[in-house]
Amino acid sequence: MFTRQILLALSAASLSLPVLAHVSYTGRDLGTYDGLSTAGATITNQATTGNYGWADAADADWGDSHKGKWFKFTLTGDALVTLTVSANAGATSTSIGGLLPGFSVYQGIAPTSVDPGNAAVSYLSYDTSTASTAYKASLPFPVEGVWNAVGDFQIGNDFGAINTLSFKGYAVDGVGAVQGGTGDGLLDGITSKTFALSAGTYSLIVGGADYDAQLASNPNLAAAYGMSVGIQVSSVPEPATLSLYALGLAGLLIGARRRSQR
Ligand SMILES: [Ca+2]
Ligand SMILES: [Ca+2]
Ligand SMILES: [Ca+2]
Repeated sequence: MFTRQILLALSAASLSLPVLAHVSYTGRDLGTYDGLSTAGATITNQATTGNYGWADAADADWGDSHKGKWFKFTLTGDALVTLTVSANAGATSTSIGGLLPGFSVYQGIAPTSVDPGNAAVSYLSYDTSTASTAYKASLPFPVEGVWNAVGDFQIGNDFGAINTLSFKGYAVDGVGAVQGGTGDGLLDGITSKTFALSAGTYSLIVGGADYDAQLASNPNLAAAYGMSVGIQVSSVPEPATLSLYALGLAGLLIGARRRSQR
């Protein structure tokens, strides 16, 4: 859990940080898949600010959406989706290695609204927009930001658009209990998980899983931790196919038994 000292130190540190980008999926669209054939993609040139974003968003006061990197993908049918995030030191010209990845998957995306009077102006979603601020005020507890890494949340923009992101699950690097959940069993800078998902558009939010890395004494507090993100999509086995298979297997077994009895 955070302490008052950490919060004070963090707010002091944030004063010297540059203005952070709002939620955008530009360059981070993992693709559209029908779930009928096997397909996939990898994006290697991304980084997240700090090594703690996911873990901080998985605690009781949630976290800052800017401390996670947002990706999206679209399914036009039911599919098994395997998502893998790996530390990648050389992802960008300024990135470093050592990311302990955690990620969460949600149905839904952060809304972007185009100004009807000026198509050149887009309103992106962020934590302190008017829509997100109204949402935070409606919550029965104080939050650091709108990102809930282990459940549903809402995020919106200054144009009044707000969407619910419906939590589908998470994966996090580490062994045993870690902040926010249970580790994947091997602390190796890689985490991966397969989800059975239905048609829709999904957000994948990736951040660091090292909760203590948010301490102001951390020299790499605001470092860019490089990452690679991969998606592999395959079809969900049909129940009809499974029962036909089971029927066939039963037939073979009965046949084998009859033969052995002769
Ligand atoms: Ca937090
Ligand atoms: Ca915090
Ligand atoms: Ca791992």
